[in-house]
Amino acid sequence: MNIAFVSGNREILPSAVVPVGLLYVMAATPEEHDKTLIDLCFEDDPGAALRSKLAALKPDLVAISMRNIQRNDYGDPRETIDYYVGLIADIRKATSAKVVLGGSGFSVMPAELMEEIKPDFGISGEGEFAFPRLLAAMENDGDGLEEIGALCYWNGGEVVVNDRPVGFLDMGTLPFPDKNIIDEQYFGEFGIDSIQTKRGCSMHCDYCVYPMIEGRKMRMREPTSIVDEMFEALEASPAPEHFFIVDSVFNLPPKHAKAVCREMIERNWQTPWTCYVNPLFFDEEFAALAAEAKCAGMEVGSDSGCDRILQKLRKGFKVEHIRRFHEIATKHGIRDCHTFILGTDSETIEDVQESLDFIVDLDPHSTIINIWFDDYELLEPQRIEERKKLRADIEALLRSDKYTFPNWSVPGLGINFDERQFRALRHAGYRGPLWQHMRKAS
Ligand code: B12
Ligand code: SF4
Repeated sequence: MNIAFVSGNREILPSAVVPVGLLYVMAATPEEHDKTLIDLCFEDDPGAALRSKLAALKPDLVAISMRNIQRNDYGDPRETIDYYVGLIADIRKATSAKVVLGGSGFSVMPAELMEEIKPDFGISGEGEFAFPRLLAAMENDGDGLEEIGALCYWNGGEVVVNDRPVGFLDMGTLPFPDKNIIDEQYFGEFGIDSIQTKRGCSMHCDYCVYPMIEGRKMRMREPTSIVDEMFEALEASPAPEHFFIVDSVFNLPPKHAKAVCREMIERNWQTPWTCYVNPLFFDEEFAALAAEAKCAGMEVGSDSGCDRILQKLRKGFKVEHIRRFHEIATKHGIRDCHTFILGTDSETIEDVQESLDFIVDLDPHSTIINIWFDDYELLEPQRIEERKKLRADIEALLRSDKYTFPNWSVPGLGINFDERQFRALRHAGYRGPLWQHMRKAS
Protein backbone atom coordinates (compact mmCIF):
# COMPACT_ATOMS: atom_id res chain seq x y z
CA MET A 1 0.00 0.00 0.00
CA ASN A 2 0.97 3.59 -0.52
CA ILE A 3 0.58 5.15 2.94
CA ALA A 4 0.58 8.84 3.89
CA PHE A 5 1.56 9.33 7.55
CA VAL A 6 0.22 12.70 8.65
CA SER A 7 1.30 14.49 11.81
CA GLY A 8 -1.45 16.98 12.63
CA ASN A 9 0.22 18.62 15.64
CA ARG A 10 0.89 22.37 15.26
CA GLU A 11 1.64 23.26 18.88
CA ILE A 12 5.01 25.01 19.12
CA LEU A 13 4.77 26.06 22.78
CA PRO A 14 6.82 25.54 24.87
CA SER A 15 8.66 24.07 21.87
CA ALA A 16 7.81 22.10 18.76
CA VAL A 17 8.13 18.38 19.48
CA VAL A 18 9.33 15.78 17.00
CA PRO A 19 6.36 13.54 16.00
CA VAL A 20 8.19 10.60 17.54
CA GLY A 21 5.06 8.45 18.05
CA LEU A 22 4.20 8.58 14.36
CA LEU A 23 7.85 7.94 13.42
CA TYR A 24 7.81 4.79 15.56
CA VAL A 25 4.59 3.61 13.85
CA MET A 26 6.16 4.31 10.45
CA ALA A 27 9.30 2.39 11.40
CA ALA A 28 7.18 -0.58 12.51
CA THR A 29 5.19 -0.64 9.25
CA PRO A 30 6.51 -3.43 7.00
CA GLU A 31 8.93 -2.30 4.28
CA GLU A 32 6.73 -3.72 1.50
CA HIS A 33 4.57 -0.57 1.91
CA ASP A 34 5.46 2.87 0.54
CA LYS A 35 5.62 5.36 3.42
CA THR A 36 5.58 9.16 3.23
CA LEU A 37 5.58 11.60 6.14
CA ILE A 38 3.41 14.73 5.83
CA ASP A 39 4.03 17.00 8.80
CA LEU A 40 1.69 19.97 9.21
CA CYS A 41 3.52 21.57 12.14
CA PHE A 42 5.18 24.41 10.25
CA GLU A 43 2.77 24.80 7.31
CA ASP A 44 1.17 28.26 6.92
CA ASP A 45 -2.07 26.74 5.66
CA PRO A 46 -2.20 23.13 6.93
CA GLY A 47 -5.43 22.22 5.11
CA ALA A 48 -4.20 23.44 1.73
CA ALA A 49 -0.79 21.79 2.23
CA LEU A 50 -2.45 18.51 3.14
CA ARG A 51 -4.79 18.58 0.15
CA SER A 52 -2.05 19.32 -2.35
CA LYS A 53 0.39 16.75 -0.92
CA LEU A 54 -2.26 14.04 -0.89
CA ALA A 55 -3.37 14.90 -4.43
CA ALA A 56 0.22 14.41 -5.59
CA LEU A 57 0.85 11.28 -3.52
CA LYS A 58 -2.43 9.45 -4.30
CA PRO A 59 -2.23 7.26 -1.18
CA ASP A 60 -4.19 4.07 -0.55
CA LEU A 61 -4.36 4.90 3.14
CA VAL A 62 -3.95 7.99 5.30
CA ALA A 63 -2.68 7.42 8.87
CA ILE A 64 -3.04 10.54 10.95
CA SER A 65 -1.58 11.23 14.38
CA MET A 66 -3.40 13.40 16.94
CA ARG A 67 -0.96 14.16 19.76
CA ASN A 68 -2.86 16.72 21.81
CA ILE A 69 -6.45 17.55 22.59
CA GLN A 70 -5.58 20.35 24.94
CA ARG A 71 -3.52 23.25 23.82
CA ASN A 72 -0.70 24.65 25.80
CA ASP A 73 -2.51 27.85 26.76
CA TYR A 74 -5.59 25.79 27.61
CA GLY A 75 -7.46 28.16 25.26
CA ASP A 76 -10.72 27.30 23.56
CA PRO A 77 -10.81 23.53 23.97
CA ARG A 78 -13.03 22.91 20.94
CA GLU A 79 -10.44 24.33 18.60
CA THR A 80 -8.24 21.24 18.43
CA ILE A 81 -11.11 18.87 17.78
CA ASP A 82 -12.56 21.18 15.11
CA TYR A 83 -9.12 21.41 13.54
CA TYR A 84 -8.98 17.60 13.18
CA VAL A 85 -12.56 17.52 11.86
CA GLY A 86 -11.33 20.00 9.23
CA LEU A 87 -8.31 17.84 8.38
CA ILE A 88 -10.52 14.83 7.77
CA ALA A 89 -12.67 16.99 5.45
CA ASP A 90 -9.49 18.03 3.59
CA ILE A 91 -8.41 14.42 3.26
CA ARG A 92 -11.83 13.43 1.89
CA LYS A 93 -11.60 16.23 -0.68
CA ALA A 94 -8.19 15.09 -1.90
CA THR A 95 -8.55 11.31 -1.86
CA SER A 96 -10.96 8.44 -1.38
CA ALA A 97 -8.36 6.57 0.73
CA LYS A 98 -9.45 5.27 4.12
CA VAL A 99 -8.33 7.25 7.17
CA VAL A 100 -6.86 5.82 10.40
CA LEU A 101 -6.54 8.06 13.46
CA GLY A 102 -4.21 7.40 16.39
CA GLY A 103 -1.95 9.17 18.87
CA SER A 104 -1.91 10.11 22.54
CA GLY A 105 -4.68 12.72 22.15
CA PHE A 106 -6.93 10.23 20.40
CA SER A 107 -6.15 7.52 23.00
CA VAL A 108 -7.47 9.64 25.86
CA MET A 109 -11.07 9.29 24.65
CA PRO A 110 -11.17 7.15 21.51
CA ALA A 111 -14.91 6.40 21.27
CA GLU A 112 -15.89 10.06 21.71
CA LEU A 113 -13.29 11.23 19.20
CA MET A 114 -14.40 8.63 16.65
CA GLU A 115 -17.89 10.19 16.86
CA GLU A 116 -16.58 13.75 16.70
CA ILE A 117 -13.84 13.45 14.08
CA LYS A 118 -15.18 10.49 12.08
CA PRO A 119 -12.10 8.73 10.70
CA ASP A 120 -12.74 5.27 9.20
CA PHE A 121 -10.60 3.57 11.85
CA GLY A 122 -9.04 4.54 15.15
CA ILE A 123 -6.28 2.87 17.15
CA SER A 124 -5.89 3.83 20.77
CA GLY A 125 -2.60 3.30 22.58
CA GLU A 126 0.64 2.23 20.97
CA GLY A 127 0.43 1.78 17.22
CA GLU A 128 3.41 -0.41 16.36
CA PHE A 129 1.50 -3.57 17.15
CA ALA A 130 -2.04 -2.79 15.98
CA PHE A 131 -1.34 -0.72 12.84
CA PRO A 132 0.48 -3.46 10.84
CA ARG A 133 -2.29 -5.86 11.86
CA LEU A 134 -4.89 -3.42 10.54
CA LEU A 135 -3.00 -3.20 7.23
CA ALA A 136 -2.99 -6.99 6.98
CA ALA A 137 -6.73 -7.15 7.71
CA MET A 138 -7.48 -4.43 5.14
CA GLU A 139 -5.50 -6.32 2.50
CA ASN A 140 -7.57 -9.35 3.44
CA ASP A 141 -10.95 -7.70 2.76
CA GLY A 142 -11.40 -6.74 6.41
CA ASP A 143 -10.90 -10.27 7.69
CA GLY A 144 -9.69 -10.25 11.30
CA LEU A 145 -10.61 -6.66 12.14
CA GLU A 146 -12.50 -7.75 15.25
CA GLU A 147 -9.37 -9.51 16.54
CA ILE A 148 -7.29 -6.32 16.77
CA GLY A 149 -7.26 -5.01 20.35
CA ALA A 150 -8.15 -1.31 20.85
CA LEU A 151 -9.20 -0.92 17.21
CA CYS A 152 -12.20 1.38 16.66
CA TYR A 153 -14.31 1.21 13.53
CA TRP A 154 -17.84 1.69 12.26
CA ASN A 155 -20.50 -0.96 12.01
CA GLY A 156 -23.98 0.02 10.84
CA GLY A 157 -23.38 3.67 11.78
CA GLU A 158 -22.21 2.78 15.32
CA VAL A 159 -18.68 3.00 16.68
CA VAL A 160 -17.25 -0.36 17.69
CA VAL A 161 -14.29 -0.44 20.08
CA ASN A 162 -12.75 -3.90 20.21
CA ASP A 163 -12.36 -4.96 23.79
CA ARG A 164 -9.87 -7.69 22.99
CA PRO A 165 -6.61 -7.62 24.98
CA VAL A 166 -4.48 -4.97 23.31
CA GLY A 167 -1.26 -6.96 23.33
CA PHE A 168 1.80 -4.93 24.17
CA LEU A 169 4.87 -4.49 22.09
CA ASP A 170 8.06 -6.15 23.24
CA MET A 171 10.23 -3.03 23.62
CA GLY A 172 13.28 -5.04 22.60
CA THR A 173 11.85 -5.21 19.07
CA LEU A 174 11.31 -1.46 18.70
CA PRO A 175 12.87 -0.24 15.44
CA PHE A 176 14.64 3.16 15.58
CA PRO A 177 12.57 6.07 14.23
CA ASP A 178 14.07 7.79 11.17
CA LYS A 179 15.00 11.32 12.27
CA ASN A 180 16.39 12.20 8.83
CA ILE A 181 12.90 12.65 7.38
CA ILE A 182 11.68 15.28 9.86
CA ASP A 183 11.46 19.01 9.14
CA GLU A 184 14.82 20.62 9.87
CA GLN A 185 13.15 23.28 12.04
CA TYR A 186 12.72 20.76 14.84
CA PHE A 187 16.44 20.59 15.49
CA GLY A 188 17.55 23.77 13.69
CA GLU A 189 15.24 26.11 15.58
CA PHE A 190 14.06 24.25 18.67
CA GLY A 191 17.01 21.88 19.05
CA ILE A 192 15.30 19.17 21.11
CA ASP A 193 14.98 15.48 20.23
CA SER A 194 12.72 12.97 22.00
CA ILE A 195 13.87 9.61 23.29
CA GLN A 196 11.83 6.95 25.04
CA THR A 197 13.49 4.44 27.38
CA LYS A 198 10.40 2.49 28.44
CA ARG A 199 6.60 2.45 28.29
CA GLY A 200 4.02 2.19 31.02
CA CYS A 201 3.52 3.57 34.51
CA SER A 202 2.46 1.39 37.41
CA MET A 203 1.25 4.27 39.61
CA HIS A 204 -2.43 5.09 40.08
CA CYS A 205 -2.62 8.88 40.29
CA ASP A 206 -6.25 9.85 40.22
CA TYR A 207 -6.60 11.93 37.06
CA CYS A 208 -3.73 10.55 35.03
CA VAL A 209 -4.39 9.23 31.52
CA TYR A 210 -0.83 8.11 30.83
CA PRO A 211 -1.52 4.45 31.69
CA MET A 212 -4.40 4.57 29.15
CA ILE A 213 -1.90 5.47 26.45
CA GLU A 214 1.05 3.27 27.44
CA GLY A 215 -0.44 0.70 29.80
CA ARG A 216 0.43 0.06 33.46
CA LYS A 217 2.96 -2.66 32.92
CA MET A 218 6.40 -1.13 32.64
CA ARG A 219 8.30 -2.37 29.63
CA MET A 220 11.93 -1.38 29.54
CA ARG A 221 14.32 -1.05 26.61
CA GLU A 222 17.91 -2.19 26.83
CA PRO A 223 20.17 0.72 27.88
CA THR A 224 22.59 -0.06 25.04
CA SER A 225 19.82 0.24 22.45
CA ILE A 226 18.59 3.54 23.97
CA VAL A 227 22.03 5.12 23.89
CA ASP A 228 22.66 3.72 20.37
CA GLU A 229 19.47 5.49 19.25
CA MET A 230 20.62 8.75 20.88
CA PHE A 231 24.02 8.61 19.19
CA GLU A 232 22.33 7.83 15.86
CA ALA A 233 20.07 10.89 16.27
CA LEU A 234 23.18 13.06 16.69
CA GLU A 235 24.11 12.21 13.09
CA ALA A 236 21.07 14.14 11.77
CA SER A 237 21.81 17.48 10.12
CA PRO A 238 21.25 19.84 11.88
CA ALA A 239 21.85 17.72 14.98
CA PRO A 240 19.75 18.00 18.16
CA GLU A 241 21.35 19.95 21.00
CA HIS A 242 19.21 18.58 23.78
CA PHE A 243 17.23 15.40 24.45
CA PHE A 244 13.94 14.99 26.27
CA ILE A 245 13.34 11.57 27.78
CA VAL A 246 9.62 11.26 27.08
CA ASP A 247 8.92 8.44 29.57
CA SER A 248 5.94 9.19 31.82
CA VAL A 249 8.36 8.96 34.75
CA PHE A 250 12.02 8.24 34.02
CA ASN A 251 13.14 7.27 37.54
CA LEU A 252 10.62 4.45 37.84
CA PRO A 253 11.82 1.73 38.20
CA PRO A 254 14.96 3.28 39.71
CA LYS A 255 17.18 0.38 38.67
CA HIS A 256 16.39 0.91 34.99
CA ALA A 257 16.94 4.68 35.13
CA LYS A 258 20.29 4.20 36.85
CA ALA A 259 21.34 1.60 34.27
CA VAL A 260 20.52 4.03 31.43
CA CYS A 261 22.58 6.77 33.14
CA ARG A 262 25.49 4.35 33.67
CA GLU A 263 25.40 3.44 29.96
CA MET A 264 25.56 7.13 29.01
CA ILE A 265 28.46 7.74 31.40
CA GLU A 266 30.37 4.73 30.10
CA ARG A 267 29.98 5.97 26.51
CA ASN A 268 30.94 9.53 27.42
CA TRP A 269 27.57 11.03 26.49
CA GLN A 270 27.88 14.86 26.40
CA THR A 271 24.55 16.29 25.14
CA PRO A 272 22.30 17.68 27.89
CA TRP A 273 18.93 16.08 28.56
CA THR A 274 15.76 16.54 30.57
CA CYS A 275 13.28 14.04 31.98
CA TYR A 276 10.17 13.67 34.10
CA VAL A 277 10.70 12.27 37.61
CA ASN A 278 8.59 11.19 40.55
CA PRO A 279 9.80 12.47 43.98
CA LEU A 280 8.91 9.16 45.61
CA PHE A 281 11.58 7.13 43.84
CA PHE A 282 14.19 9.85 43.83
CA ASP A 283 17.45 9.23 45.65
CA GLU A 284 20.98 10.62 45.93
CA GLU A 285 22.50 7.84 43.83
CA PHE A 286 20.17 8.53 40.89
CA ALA A 287 20.75 12.30 41.12
CA ALA A 288 24.53 11.80 41.11
CA LEU A 289 24.42 9.40 38.13
CA ALA A 290 22.00 11.63 36.19
CA ALA A 291 24.21 14.69 36.75
CA GLU A 292 27.30 12.77 35.61
CA ALA A 293 25.36 11.62 32.51
CA LYS A 294 24.72 15.32 31.66
CA CYS A 295 21.16 15.69 32.91
CA ALA A 296 20.33 19.40 32.78
CA GLY A 297 16.85 19.41 34.23
CA MET A 298 14.06 17.40 35.74
CA GLU A 299 10.35 18.10 35.53
CA VAL A 300 8.05 16.88 38.23
CA GLY A 301 4.28 16.78 38.48
CA SER A 302 4.18 18.04 42.06
CA ASP A 303 0.55 19.06 41.49
CA SER A 304 -0.20 20.47 44.94
CA GLY A 305 1.52 21.92 48.00
CA CYS A 306 -1.22 20.60 50.23
CA ASP A 307 -1.01 17.05 51.64
CA ARG A 308 -4.80 16.62 51.72
CA ILE A 309 -5.01 17.27 47.97
CA LEU A 310 -1.96 15.11 47.17
CA GLN A 311 -3.67 12.28 48.99
CA LYS A 312 -6.94 12.93 47.16
CA LEU A 313 -5.06 12.82 43.86
CA ARG A 314 -3.50 9.53 44.97
CA LYS A 315 -0.05 10.82 44.11
CA GLY A 316 1.59 8.50 46.65
CA PHE A 317 3.94 11.24 47.87
CA LYS A 318 3.68 14.11 50.32
CA VAL A 319 4.90 17.67 50.40
CA GLU A 320 7.99 16.51 52.33
CA HIS A 321 8.99 14.30 49.35
CA ILE A 322 8.75 17.28 47.00
CA ARG A 323 11.06 19.23 49.33
CA ARG A 324 13.52 16.36 49.52
CA PHE A 325 13.59 16.01 45.72
CA HIS A 326 14.24 19.75 45.32
CA GLU A 327 17.11 19.68 47.83
CA ILE A 328 18.85 16.66 46.29
CA ALA A 329 18.43 17.83 42.68
CA THR A 330 19.73 21.31 43.54
CA LYS A 331 22.69 19.85 45.41
CA HIS A 332 23.68 17.94 42.25
CA GLY A 333 23.29 20.98 39.99
CA ILE A 334 20.12 19.71 38.31
CA ARG A 335 17.47 22.36 37.64
CA ASP A 336 13.96 21.46 38.70
CA CYS A 337 10.64 22.49 37.21
CA HIS A 338 7.48 21.73 39.16
CA THR A 339 4.07 21.62 37.54
CA PHE A 340 1.15 22.43 39.81
CA ILE A 341 -2.50 21.86 38.96
CA LEU A 342 -4.74 24.09 40.98
CA GLY A 343 -8.48 23.74 41.48
CA THR A 344 -8.93 19.99 41.14
CA ASP A 345 -12.22 18.47 42.31
CA SER A 346 -12.91 19.20 46.01
CA GLU A 347 -10.15 21.83 46.20
CA THR A 348 -11.03 25.11 47.92
CA ILE A 349 -9.47 28.50 47.34
CA GLU A 350 -7.72 28.09 50.74
CA ASP A 351 -6.07 24.88 49.49
CA VAL A 352 -4.98 26.73 46.36
CA GLN A 353 -3.44 29.48 48.49
CA GLU A 354 -1.63 26.88 50.61
CA SER A 355 -0.09 25.48 47.41
CA LEU A 356 0.98 28.91 46.19
CA ASP A 357 2.60 29.74 49.55
CA PHE A 358 4.34 26.39 49.44
CA ILE A 359 5.84 27.17 46.02
CA VAL A 360 7.08 30.56 47.25
CA ASP A 361 8.75 28.85 50.20
CA LEU A 362 10.20 25.96 48.13
CA ASP A 363 11.56 28.33 45.48
CA PRO A 364 12.31 25.74 42.75
CA HIS A 365 14.25 26.72 39.66
CA SER A 366 11.00 27.04 37.74
CA THR A 367 7.28 26.51 38.19
CA ILE A 368 4.48 25.91 35.70
CA ILE A 369 0.99 26.47 37.02
CA ASN A 370 -2.15 25.18 35.38
CA ILE A 371 -5.73 25.53 36.45
CA TRP A 372 -7.36 22.12 36.43
CA PHE A 373 -9.21 21.27 33.25
CA ASP A 374 -10.92 17.95 32.71
CA ASP A 375 -10.74 16.63 29.11
CA TYR A 376 -14.45 15.83 29.36
CA GLU A 377 -15.22 19.51 29.94
CA LEU A 378 -14.66 19.77 26.19
CA LEU A 379 -17.71 17.68 25.54
CA GLU A 380 -19.88 18.82 28.45
CA PRO A 381 -19.99 22.63 28.52
CA GLN A 382 -22.11 22.71 31.72
CA ARG A 383 -19.06 21.44 33.62
CA ILE A 384 -17.14 24.53 32.52
CA GLU A 385 -20.04 26.65 33.85
CA GLU A 386 -20.04 24.90 37.27
CA ARG A 387 -16.34 25.59 37.83
CA LYS A 388 -16.40 29.22 36.70
CA LYS A 389 -16.27 30.87 40.17
CA LEU A 390 -13.32 28.86 41.51
CA ARG A 391 -11.44 29.36 38.24
CA ALA A 392 -11.98 33.14 38.42
CA ASP A 393 -10.74 33.25 42.04
CA ILE A 394 -7.62 31.26 41.16
CA GLU A 395 -6.93 33.52 38.18
CA ALA A 396 -7.18 36.60 40.42
CA LEU A 397 -4.61 35.11 42.82
CA LEU A 398 -2.25 34.24 39.98
CA ARG A 399 -2.43 37.76 38.58
CA SER A 400 -1.71 39.36 41.96
CA ASP A 401 1.73 40.81 42.76
CA LYS A 402 2.09 38.37 45.64
CA TYR A 403 2.37 35.45 43.21
CA THR A 404 4.15 37.02 40.25
CA PHE A 405 7.70 35.80 39.68
CA PRO A 406 9.81 35.68 36.50
CA ASN A 407 10.35 31.92 36.88
CA TRP A 408 6.66 31.11 37.33
CA SER A 409 4.77 30.42 34.10
CA VAL A 410 1.01 30.31 33.89
CA PRO A 411 0.35 29.15 30.30
CA GLY A 412 -3.43 29.58 30.56
CA LEU A 413 -3.04 33.26 31.45
CA GLY A 414 -0.11 33.95 29.15
CA ILE A 415 2.07 34.81 32.17
CA ASN A 416 5.74 34.24 31.24
CA PHE A 417 4.54 32.01 28.45
CA ASP A 418 4.28 33.40 24.96
CA GLU A 419 5.76 32.72 21.61
CA ARG A 420 7.58 36.03 21.24
CA GLN A 421 9.29 35.71 24.61
CA PHE A 422 10.38 32.15 23.81
CA ARG A 423 11.60 33.06 20.33
CA ALA A 424 13.70 35.86 21.82
CA LEU A 425 15.27 33.42 24.28
CA ARG A 426 16.13 31.01 21.47
CA HIS A 427 17.61 33.79 19.36
CA ALA A 428 19.73 34.74 22.36
CA GLY A 429 21.18 31.23 22.14
CA TYR A 430 19.30 29.48 24.95
CA ARG A 431 18.66 25.80 24.22
CA GLY A 432 16.65 22.95 25.72
CA PRO A 433 13.37 23.43 27.59
CA LEU A 434 13.18 27.18 28.12
CA TRP A 435 12.05 26.97 31.74
CA GLN A 436 15.69 26.12 32.44
CA HIS A 437 16.70 29.65 31.39
CA MET A 438 13.90 31.82 32.77
CA ARG A 439 15.81 32.80 35.92
CA LYS A 440 19.06 33.54 34.15
CA ALA A 441 17.36 35.45 31.34
CA SER A 442 15.10 37.57 33.50
C1 B12 B 1 6.97 13.95 27.05
C2 B12 B 1 5.68 14.72 26.92
C3 B12 B 1 5.75 16.10 26.73
C4 B12 B 1 7.07 16.86 26.59
C5 B12 B 1 7.59 16.61 25.15
C6 B12 B 1 9.07 16.78 25.05
C7 B12 B 1 9.60 16.38 23.71
N1 B12 B 1 10.58 17.09 23.25
O1 B12 B 1 9.19 15.42 23.09
C8 B12 B 1 6.63 18.33 26.87
C9 B12 B 1 6.81 18.62 28.34
C10 B12 B 1 7.35 19.42 26.08
C11 B12 B 1 5.14 18.24 26.54
C12 B12 B 1 4.38 19.33 26.21
C13 B12 B 1 3.02 19.26 25.92
N2 B12 B 1 2.21 18.22 26.12
CO1 B12 B 1 2.86 16.45 26.52
N3 B12 B 1 3.30 14.68 26.95
C14 B12 B 1 4.44 14.05 27.02
C15 B12 B 1 4.21 12.55 27.31
C16 B12 B 1 4.64 12.23 28.74
C17 B12 B 1 4.93 11.61 26.35
C18 B12 B 1 4.74 11.93 24.88
C19 B12 B 1 5.61 11.05 24.02
O2 B12 B 1 6.48 11.54 23.32
N4 B12 B 1 5.42 9.71 24.07
C20 B12 B 1 6.21 8.74 23.34
C21 B12 B 1 5.61 8.42 21.96
C22 B12 B 1 6.40 7.30 21.31
O3 B12 B 1 4.28 7.97 22.16
P1 B12 B 1 3.00 8.61 21.44
O4 B12 B 1 3.29 9.94 20.91
O5 B12 B 1 1.84 8.44 22.33
O6 B12 B 1 2.80 7.65 20.17
C23 B12 B 1 2.34 6.32 20.31
C24 B12 B 1 0.81 6.18 20.27
O7 B12 B 1 0.10 7.34 20.64
C25 B12 B 1 0.53 5.73 18.86
N5 B12 B 1 0.40 6.71 17.79
C26 B12 B 1 0.90 7.95 17.66
N6 B12 B 1 0.55 8.47 16.47
C27 B12 B 1 -0.17 7.55 15.82
C28 B12 B 1 -0.78 7.57 14.56
C29 B12 B 1 -1.48 6.44 14.13
C30 B12 B 1 -2.14 6.44 12.79
C31 B12 B 1 -1.58 5.29 14.97
C32 B12 B 1 -2.31 4.10 14.52
C33 B12 B 1 -0.98 5.28 16.24
C34 B12 B 1 -0.28 6.41 16.64
O8 B12 B 1 1.65 4.92 18.57
C35 B12 B 1 2.83 5.59 19.06
C36 B12 B 1 3.93 4.61 19.36
O9 B12 B 1 3.52 3.63 20.28
C37 B12 B 1 2.65 12.43 27.10
C38 B12 B 1 1.94 11.49 28.06
C39 B12 B 1 2.15 10.05 27.67
N7 B12 B 1 2.62 9.26 28.59
O10 B12 B 1 1.89 9.68 26.55
C40 B12 B 1 2.16 13.87 27.28
C41 B12 B 1 0.96 14.32 26.46
C42 B12 B 1 1.08 13.77 25.05
N8 B12 B 1 1.10 15.78 26.43
C43 B12 B 1 -0.05 16.39 26.43
C44 B12 B 1 -0.20 17.81 26.31
C45 B12 B 1 -1.61 18.36 26.46
C46 B12 B 1 0.90 18.63 26.10
C47 B12 B 1 0.85 20.14 25.90
C48 B12 B 1 -0.22 20.67 24.94
C49 B12 B 1 0.61 20.85 27.24
C50 B12 B 1 1.42 20.32 28.37
N9 B12 B 1 2.35 21.09 28.82
O11 B12 B 1 1.18 19.25 28.85
C51 B12 B 1 2.28 20.43 25.38
C52 B12 B 1 2.32 20.43 23.84
C53 B12 B 1 3.71 20.32 23.26
C54 B12 B 1 3.69 20.19 21.75
N10 B12 B 1 4.55 20.96 21.10
O12 B12 B 1 2.90 19.47 21.19
C55 B12 B 1 -1.22 15.42 26.56
C56 B12 B 1 -1.99 15.18 25.24
C57 B12 B 1 -3.43 14.73 25.43
C58 B12 B 1 -4.34 15.85 25.86
N11 B12 B 1 -5.04 15.66 26.97
O13 B12 B 1 -4.39 16.86 25.22
C59 B12 B 1 -0.47 14.14 27.11
C60 B12 B 1 -1.11 12.81 26.77
C61 B12 B 1 -0.36 14.31 28.63
C62 B12 B 1 -1.63 14.72 29.30
N12 B12 B 1 -1.63 15.90 29.86
O14 B12 B 1 -2.59 14.02 29.31
N13 B12 B 1 4.69 16.95 26.59
S1 SF4 C 1 3.33 8.80 38.35
FE1 SF4 C 1 2.94 10.31 36.71
S2 SF4 C 1 2.58 9.06 34.87
FE2 SF4 C 1 2.36 7.68 36.61
S3 SF4 C 1 0.17 7.64 37.08
FE3 SF4 C 1 1.12 9.26 38.38
S4 SF4 C 1 0.95 11.19 37.22
FE4 SF4 C 1 0.58 9.44 35.81
